[in-house]
Amino acid sequence: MIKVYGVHGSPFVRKVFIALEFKSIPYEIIQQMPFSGDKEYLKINPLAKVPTLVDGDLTLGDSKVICRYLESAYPEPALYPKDIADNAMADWYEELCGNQIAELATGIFFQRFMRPFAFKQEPDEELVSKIIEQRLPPMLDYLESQIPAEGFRFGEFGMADLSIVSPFINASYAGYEVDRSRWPSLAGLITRVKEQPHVAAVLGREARAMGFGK
Ligand SMILES: N[C@@H](CCC(=O)N[C@@H](CS)C(=O)NCC(=O)O)C(=O)O
Repeated sequence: MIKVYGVHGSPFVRKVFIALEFKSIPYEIIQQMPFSGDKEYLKINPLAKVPTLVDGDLTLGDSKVICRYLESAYPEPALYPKDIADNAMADWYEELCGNQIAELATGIFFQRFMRPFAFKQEPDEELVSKIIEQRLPPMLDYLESQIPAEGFRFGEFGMADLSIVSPFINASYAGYEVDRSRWPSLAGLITRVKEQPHVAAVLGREARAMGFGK
């Protein structure tokens, strides 16, 4: 059975869990905390980041690489658009939202959630304000220009939508919600993605694992 090293709450691990659920692929979670300094884990992922996926002899790091592998190995139901240009755009959103935008949105989560609860440190609210007021808005303006007012980016729900939304789920755990009056399409997409059955199932397990749920 496929093994996923990681923990609930990571925006990157979440993408992999949802991709596996969406494709009805059985998997086992091997609990692996990020920032743990676990030397054994470096043997399978020298970046020490989660997730890592093991499928038989194949060991892969990076959520984007993993999700692309899952799409090739288990093509139906599809998570990426068939059209070549749309397919490339889906990669672009995954790249942008998995790097610069994730850094900002999960920066809020890191300061307000991880620092107090995991590291017993005060959050840097000055940094959080800078992210919210200066650094995120141009990115949100761009996403707003890309997202339809209704439905999903490429018609059916897919990895593009999940990649865009996943970092904002973390920001919401830290009290940040995308302003619906300023970025209505993005805020609407966040709601619609969270309502998708496979996403809702993973988020429910995530809430329980993080102590938010029953
Ligand atoms: N590009 C990677 C990013 C993964 C990542 O940054 N994971 C975080 C947890 S959310 C991590 O493991 N951080 C530990 C570290 O940077 O040492 C992916 O898409 O999988």
